[in-house]
Amino acid sequence: MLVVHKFGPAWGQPDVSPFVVKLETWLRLASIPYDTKYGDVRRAPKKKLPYVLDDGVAIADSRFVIEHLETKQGRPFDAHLSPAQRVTATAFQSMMEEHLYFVLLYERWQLDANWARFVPTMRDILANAGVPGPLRGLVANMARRQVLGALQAQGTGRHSPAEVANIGARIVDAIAAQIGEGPFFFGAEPSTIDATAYAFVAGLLDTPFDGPVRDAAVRHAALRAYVDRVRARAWGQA
Ligand SMILES: N[C@@H](CCC(=O)N[C@@H](CS)C(=O)NCC(=O)O)C(=O)O
Repeated sequence: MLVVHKFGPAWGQPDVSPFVVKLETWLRLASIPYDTKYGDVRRAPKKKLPYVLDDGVAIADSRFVIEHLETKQGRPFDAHLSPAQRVTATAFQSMMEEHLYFVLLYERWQLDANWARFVPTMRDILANAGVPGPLRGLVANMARRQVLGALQAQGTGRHSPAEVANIGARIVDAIAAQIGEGPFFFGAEPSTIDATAYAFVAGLLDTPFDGPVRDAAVRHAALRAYVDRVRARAWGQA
């Protein structure tokens, strides 16, 4: 049995991490049965979640898990995409997972008002990972320092909130323009990029974090409809 190691649910979503939401959404779109377990980043193969155990074999990183399962099944989930659509999917995947991700981190972890909203969820996640109650505040603050350090190193943390908003809104506008009325990223049938887009757009729309990037997503009514549609398809709820 495939076991996904995750942080834990938050804000009505299956997980606090967009990468876990992506992986679980993909597994559901691909009709691959799986179990879940609360993971501990310290014991994860790459010190990040998600990772999976597939019949006891550990595979880390949502991208490599998907590739592994496609190889095992002998059919790519995206077989119906044209070469041009694959190029577009690769570009959007990088844009969301390697760029919009840091915007999300900035808004959740660096802006004080949003961090205050995040702390109760962090405490739940730390409880899932087995951190004792009295230590949770301390560990949450250590995690915040670590993320702020990563944001500085990557560069997004050095921008002003307005500059980050500008970057984030452009990406959100690009996602909305590509999806249009859908129903999915490339038309009638979902593909792997829908799992990523769902995770990141829902991570903006369906979380308690205020900010101009979320406002940019809210301005696109089609994105709300898209998130509800992917959720209904993968998770069976609108
Ligand atoms: N490329 C990885 C990214 C996973 C990732 O960045 N996970 C974050 C949570 S969103 C994490 O585990 N961070 C813990 C840490 O860096 O200590 C994937 O697709 O799985």
